[in-house]
Amino acid sequence: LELEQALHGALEREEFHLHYQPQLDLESGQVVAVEALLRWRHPRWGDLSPARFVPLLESLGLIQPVGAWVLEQACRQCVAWEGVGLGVAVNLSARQFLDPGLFTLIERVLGDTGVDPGRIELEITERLAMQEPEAAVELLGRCRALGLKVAIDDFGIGYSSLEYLQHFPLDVLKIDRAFVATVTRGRRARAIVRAVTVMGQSLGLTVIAEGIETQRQCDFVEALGVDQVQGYLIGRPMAAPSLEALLRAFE
Ligand code: G
Ligand code: G
Ligand code: MN
Ligand code: NA
Repeated sequence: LELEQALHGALEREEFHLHYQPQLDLESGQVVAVEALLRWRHPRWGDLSPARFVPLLESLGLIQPVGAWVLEQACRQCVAWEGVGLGVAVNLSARQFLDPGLFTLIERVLGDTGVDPGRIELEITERLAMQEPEAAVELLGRCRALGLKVAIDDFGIGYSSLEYLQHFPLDVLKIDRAFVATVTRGRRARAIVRAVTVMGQSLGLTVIAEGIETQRQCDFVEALGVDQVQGYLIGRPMAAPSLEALLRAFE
């Protein structure tokens, strides 16, 4: 309850900020994009995880304003990084995705920030988009018509994964880190990662492996054909200046 009270007004008190986690393209060896991850720094409790407070934002009806702030912030940062040509991925929660005002918000933020839509990626998770598949397909199609990219996040966890790939207009497939965690340990995980990668690429998608923590995992997924990697090995989610320092190290 205390947490809920503190969330009201957290936006106005400027307690939210974004961290950025690099996504490395294995072929070029370059960081090509980042995932924006929301952080809440409470003056007394310190940094709180979105896994805890995003559901609260949703139930409190605060996800719309906070989500709008995230999108705007991510687009502004993307414009600031125009010179280095980084893409920026933004997570959308279920409530945001099903909000009829989402498309208008996106159009407004694209217009206000002047960001190149081709550099912005919307990350959706399977479980949320499945609630109203036809509306989801339509919305994603309109977003892509604006030039935005669409990623399916946490792929392989949950259900109806293949239905998504068949019907959803997508650009990127992010293999859930559960498969990366076991990829060095067993044939089954390797077979799954390889098959999902081939399938994604056959559909014209860029395939990203999430949760890469060790060089060994990175080597395995690279051998299995994955296009890009994201995880603590390449870089933790970090503030923009640290991300810029990391980019210089990759030059
Ligand atoms: O980075 P981290 O482990 O803290 O993220 C935990 C969860 O919160 C992940 O599922 C992630 O997708 C989600 N998340 C992080 N940032 C955002 C955001 O800006 N919006 C929404 N809706 N979810 C986010
Ligand atoms: O659900 P989504 O994939 O958006 O969540 C991203 C979450 O994964 C964030 O909370 C981020 O901090 C976390 N994360 C990023 N890289 C790693 C990693 O290498 N290992 C683990 N365990 N978590 C990671
Ligand atoms: Mn994500
Ligand atoms: Na994910």
